[in-house]
Amino acid sequence: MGKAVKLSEFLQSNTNIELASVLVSLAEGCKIIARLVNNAGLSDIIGTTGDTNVQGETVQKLDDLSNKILMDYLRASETCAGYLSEENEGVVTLNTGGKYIISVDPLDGSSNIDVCAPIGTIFNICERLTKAGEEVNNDDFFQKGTTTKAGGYAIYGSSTIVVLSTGNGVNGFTYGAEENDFFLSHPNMTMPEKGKIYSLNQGNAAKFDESVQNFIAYCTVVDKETSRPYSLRYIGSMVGDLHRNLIKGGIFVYPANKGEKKGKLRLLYECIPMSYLTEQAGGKASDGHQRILDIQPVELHERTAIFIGSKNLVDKAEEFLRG
Ligand code: P6P
Repeated sequence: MGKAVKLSEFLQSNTNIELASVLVSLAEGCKIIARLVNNAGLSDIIGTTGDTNVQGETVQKLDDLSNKILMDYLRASETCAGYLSEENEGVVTLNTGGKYIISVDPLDGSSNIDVCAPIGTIFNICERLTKAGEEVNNDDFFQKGTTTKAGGYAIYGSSTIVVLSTGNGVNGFTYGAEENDFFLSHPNMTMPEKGKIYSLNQGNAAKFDESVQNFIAYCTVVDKETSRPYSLRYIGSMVGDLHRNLIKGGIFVYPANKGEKKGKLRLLYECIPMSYLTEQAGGKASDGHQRILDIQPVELHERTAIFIGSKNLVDKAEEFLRG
């Protein structure tokens, strides 16, 4: 096999130099996070800091560390003006002269660190709205997903892979420890249109609306013609579940429910980047009624219901939600 294309080389020929600088800096930070995740058991970074984040969730030591690493690396890329993270209450100015802002879930699914399940970094990049030379503010981040310039994730699993789009399809880059770099390993990733996997926390079924329960029942009916029952696969790590579904096809669902009126997952740094990527791969993403990328954000840490994945399955779920 010829020498695979490096991520930095790919970006040079597929996007502008300012955006490439942000993405390369982000990837450098993900290299450090990958090493920490892979050695978590050998150093005192498993477990919690004893704090809770802005969501009131227990902060894992690695959440905190990952957040600090990404802020440092992105500050070093002079083109990244502002930073929003699940771990920070407000937005942070990194470089007043920067062109882009980034919303990040530094380590999604981190409660899985202790059980060695796949976890990941999710990111979404837009152009700033404030002028160069100014501090960033919330309005820079209250942009619909349709304004995204780049989005994707790094998955820390059996291998470390950065999966991203800059608006022309989706490509995956696997980390090679020997060369300490990311190489194109999954060119032109496309979401299989017909999926046979559904991913949700079925333990919450009693809390779901009847329409969602009816969709789950549809997924479990025996019907050879439509390859049902589908298989239930749920890791409890959005990056892990979506990466599998991107490759094999399927739908991931985190609906609104009696306990979580707007679902659990955050719009700006989980649902928009994953929806942007999924659409770029030919899939579909909605809150059950409207396209995720058309939702106008009004709060930094707002949540949304999400139905995301193979088009045929998201269409079917929406049919049930329309009643
Ligand atoms: P539940 C991890 O905490 C996370 O934010 C996502 O990665 C994951 O899909 C979801 O929450 C799991 O939530 O309620 O099923 O444990």
